[in-house]
Amino acid sequence: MKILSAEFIKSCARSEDCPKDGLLEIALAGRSNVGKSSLLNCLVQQKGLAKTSGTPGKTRLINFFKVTVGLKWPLAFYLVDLPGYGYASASFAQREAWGDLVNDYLTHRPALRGLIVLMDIRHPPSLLDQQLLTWIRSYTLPCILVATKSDQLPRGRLASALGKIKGSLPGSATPPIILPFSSKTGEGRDALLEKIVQLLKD
Ligand SMILES: Nc1nc2c(ncn2[C@@H]2O[C@H](COP(=O)(O)OP(=O)(O)OP(=O)(O)O)[C@@H](O)[C@H]2O)c(=O)[nH]1
Ligand SMILES: [Mg+2]
Repeated sequence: MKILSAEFIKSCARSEDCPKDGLLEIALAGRSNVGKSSLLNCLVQQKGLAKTSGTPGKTRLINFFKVTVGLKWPLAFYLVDLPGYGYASASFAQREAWGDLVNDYLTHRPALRGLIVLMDIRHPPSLLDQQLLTWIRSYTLPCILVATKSDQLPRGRLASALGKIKGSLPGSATPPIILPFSSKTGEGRDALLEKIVQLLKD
């Protein structure tokens, strides 16, 4: 699948500031430093489009990117880079602010077609990851689970790492598939693009 274009549109501090043109959207969620912004750049093949950093807490606002993929016809949608949660230096007030911002976003976006939830393939889901998945379920939003940084594991440990993540997911929030993904090698990119397009078409 070809990316015809990808551009940054705006950063928003509340849902009221988000675009109002009704274009369908898919959001990226997950703990800080898990690789959300890197995944976005990898998907659209533009290094540096979304700002990435080795220091957790880089993305603090809701960032909208307009992406057009070439199918039989061009299909445009927003990829939304949400701020990450759970970084060690976050104060209680910052955690509250994250919850309020994301809750505000999730409840005010009728064009939101689904979430991509990222987890680090090397670690079992944290309590916050589990809470996020339980929370998403209450909004009845479709969800694609992605296990990031797959390049950091030897091939032989991939299946057991994915199994461990699956085994720690909360109840029926468990989607049958967790996509291994690496923004360094591009592993999982094509499969994820297919899934995104499927969500947009449903
Ligand atoms: N090896 C490897 N490193 C990755 C991968 N994806 C991201 N990283 C690294 O992980 C760090 C964090 O990546 P970001 O994309 O900024 O993470 P984020 O989830 O957007 O973080 P916040 O904006 O703080 O929420 C950076 O140093 C990236 O280079 C990956 O697939 N493989
Ligand atoms: Mg980021």
